[in-house]
Amino acid sequence: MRKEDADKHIAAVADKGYTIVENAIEPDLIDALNDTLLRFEREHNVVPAKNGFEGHHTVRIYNLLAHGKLFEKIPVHENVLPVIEGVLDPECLISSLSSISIDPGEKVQPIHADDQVMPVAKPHAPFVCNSMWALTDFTEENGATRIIPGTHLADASPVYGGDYESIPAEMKKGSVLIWHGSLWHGGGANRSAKRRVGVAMNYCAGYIRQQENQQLGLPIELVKTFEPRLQELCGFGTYRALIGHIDKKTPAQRLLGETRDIKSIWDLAGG
Ligand SMILES: O=C(O)CCC(=O)C(=O)O
Ligand SMILES: [Fe+2]
Repeated sequence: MRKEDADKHIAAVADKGYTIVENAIEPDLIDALNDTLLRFEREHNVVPAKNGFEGHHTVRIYNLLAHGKLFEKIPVHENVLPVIEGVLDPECLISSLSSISIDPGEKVQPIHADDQVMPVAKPHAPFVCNSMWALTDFTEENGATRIIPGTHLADASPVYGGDYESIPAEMKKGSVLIWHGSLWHGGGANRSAKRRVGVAMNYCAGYIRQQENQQLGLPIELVKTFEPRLQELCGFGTYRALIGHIDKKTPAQRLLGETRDIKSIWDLAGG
């Protein structure tokens, strides 16, 4: 992605709380992700969680990085990550990576803000920034994510289960919706005859806790095979050479055989 384009998307997230990167993902990758997810769902007999938030007719597969090399292409994608790095900062992290397949008959998900469990006065600078990859077309009829533009600047999160006017973030297969973690939104009802499939690629700032515990969820031998940027995004580095260290070593130094001499914040401060 060109820097001017990234800057436009970053400005849109600041202004409206969301942006859509059209045709962001190569069609071959979209097809391969669809095939791989469907195969995994069948082989592991993944079924809906059956609660009002995760859905009664929605199949979610969590912790995708543990379930196939193909998924490693998602967090580092060149048409999405630069926008996230601009909204958060370059030391951001993967918060969670899952698929969300909304089947016909699903009802609307309660409107919420993805950062609403964090007790910080609103509005605030973004420390969560999430994206939804459209693996099928997203339409109002099939359950496109519903959003309420501008609500990332509201002074509160929505009341859970409340009735709010929202618009569908319609987009073509291969496009990606990116939003500020305070934006009010929710999955749509699927009134069509076909499944709506998305990948929820969620990021957070490097100074807050990741929603899915990547250090527990990913086998170390697998993480050793990841490219270095992906290892950092999983939380095997530190934030500002401080947060996440242990005995002044990064998780990568402790667990992945990282041999570079990485300075701690106190070494860098001099004196
Ligand atoms: O499936 C969707 O469109 C949105 C899901 C969502 O917002 C969530 O689960 O937090
Ligand atoms: Fe959400």
